[in-house]
Amino acid sequence: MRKYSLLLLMFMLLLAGCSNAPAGSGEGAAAANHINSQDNAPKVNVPVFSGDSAYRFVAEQVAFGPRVPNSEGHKACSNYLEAKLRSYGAEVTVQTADLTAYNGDVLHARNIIASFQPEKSDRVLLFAHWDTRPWADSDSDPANHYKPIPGANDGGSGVGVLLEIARHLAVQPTEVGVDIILFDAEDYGRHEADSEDAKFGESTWALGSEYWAKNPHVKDYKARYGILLDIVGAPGSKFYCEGYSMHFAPNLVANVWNTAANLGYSEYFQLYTGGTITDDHVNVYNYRFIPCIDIINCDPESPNGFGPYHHTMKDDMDWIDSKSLKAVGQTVLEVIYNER
Ligand code: AHN
Ligand code: ZN
Repeated sequence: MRKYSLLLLMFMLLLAGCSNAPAGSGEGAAAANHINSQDNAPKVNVPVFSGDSAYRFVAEQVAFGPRVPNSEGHKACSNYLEAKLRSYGAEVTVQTADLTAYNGDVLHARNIIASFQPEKSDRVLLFAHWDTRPWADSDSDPANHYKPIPGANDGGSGVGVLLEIARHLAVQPTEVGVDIILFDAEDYGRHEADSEDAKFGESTWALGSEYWAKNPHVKDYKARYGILLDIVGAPGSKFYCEGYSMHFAPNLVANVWNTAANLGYSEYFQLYTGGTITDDHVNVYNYRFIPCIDIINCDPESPNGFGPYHHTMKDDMDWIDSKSLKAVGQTVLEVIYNER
């Protein structure tokens, strides 16, 4: 009998040990009563994203002129972006590569990679393209079809939001490591107004991300997930759940779009699927197997699937609204600062 009570006592002690909160937790009892619940997790302080600061970062890029690979504006802007990211305490790697475009042009490309807390193995990846399109091939005036676009929204906006995020990462670190990659040579894709170019396919886009995904700056680079920001600055932007994103990372789409709704941004983040876009996230998913999404302003009603400024000379600062930048930037901050 005594033998059995001893066994019972040991069994009870074992049970008690199992239900104890992890050592060092000051909220042991509460945590034990709420297993699998986030309710009692300490509230994370998420920094306040400044839409005005992001707007300024877009304007500073546009001031360099078009950032077409091999141009003066491209070189100058690359130096600016690298210096800016270094000033925020990131470990910056500039990956250079000569990439041959579909038309034979050799692009001296620079992928600009900023790593925050590079020693951490749990990481999230945020990315955007920083180059701008060499041709305004969707412009209503055919005289503009071979002129480079200003690229405020397409090129400038995603980078502007990421620089503002970097500014916060400099002063308040996240729990996980963060990499910000500004990809080059995204927008040198086939000319839409040139019927000869129709034979070239979707692989003409996103050359910088393809190169990085095949040759990452860190061997076997891995991240929990990736978020691409592309064309996020137009007033009243609508971000539909993009087709590839729904395929690659439906849970991340749900998390980001729900987070946006909770912050009051459901007019921007539309819970409808729309647009399936060959963009940098496709390479990051296909070659690095990182679940990725694309936050991109599409317009399913328009002829080229995008807003009226898209790939035209109109894509200048008049098409940038700090409120749209804020909606995107605050949502992404909320997501990454809550990452444990
Ligand atoms: C397509 O137009 C299919 N892909 C290009 C995506 C893009 C262009 N993003 C910015 N500019
Ligand atoms: Zn473009």
